[in-house]
Amino acid sequence: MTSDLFDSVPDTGPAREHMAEGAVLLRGHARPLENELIAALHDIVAQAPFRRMVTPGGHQMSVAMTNCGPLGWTTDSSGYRYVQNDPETGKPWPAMPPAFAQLAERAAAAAGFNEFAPDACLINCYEPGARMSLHQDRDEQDFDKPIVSVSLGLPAIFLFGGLKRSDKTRRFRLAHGDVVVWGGPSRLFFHGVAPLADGEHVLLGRQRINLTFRRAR
Ligand SMILES: O=C(O)CCC(=O)C(=O)O
Ligand SMILES: [Mn+2]
Repeated sequence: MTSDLFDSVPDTGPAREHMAEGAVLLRGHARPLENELIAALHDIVAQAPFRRMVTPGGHQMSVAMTNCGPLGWTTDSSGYRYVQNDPETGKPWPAMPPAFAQLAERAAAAAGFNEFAPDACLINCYEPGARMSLHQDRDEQDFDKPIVSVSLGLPAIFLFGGLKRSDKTRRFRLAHGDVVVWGGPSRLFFHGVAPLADGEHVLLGRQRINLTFRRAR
């Protein structure tokens, strides 16, 4: 006999959770590609190592970052922007691996956004305690394409608010393989990540990796 009790108490929540108009959480969507994604990540980081960037206000971010794809997001004392070359090495950012681009395109389509072809992938590395304060993604030329955000490694609490910084935020637990897509009416919603709790992930150890795919130009 199957157990009704266990059937009715899933430990991972529904596979697809509506977060807001235009925003959806696709649980486990990236898991089938986990090995390819992690292998590609190691190649990227060997060419363009993680670094903790400085905001225009002079604060060093707790999250370490790198990029792949034609454009990479960067920040320093002169502002936030996209650049073709890694400021640390002077070389173009590593190419976007096909598995990355394919995942982003498919996740966007699953969320109702067709023909998403990202030209930028920001890679965030969180160690325990690292956080990202509430912000909007608005350094892109236009906002008609969605953001596709892939979580790997340790789980995190994602804060998702509204169009105003003061709007109430809701908390979503993002685990390894989860993908969040937001666009359309929620493209400019404020969002952030609570300080990462300590832990050990079987594939990635004591860290969380986030891949943020965007169409920058
Ligand atoms: O790490 C995350 O889940 C969000 C990252 C983010 O919002 C960003 O890089 O702009
Ligand atoms: Mn963001």
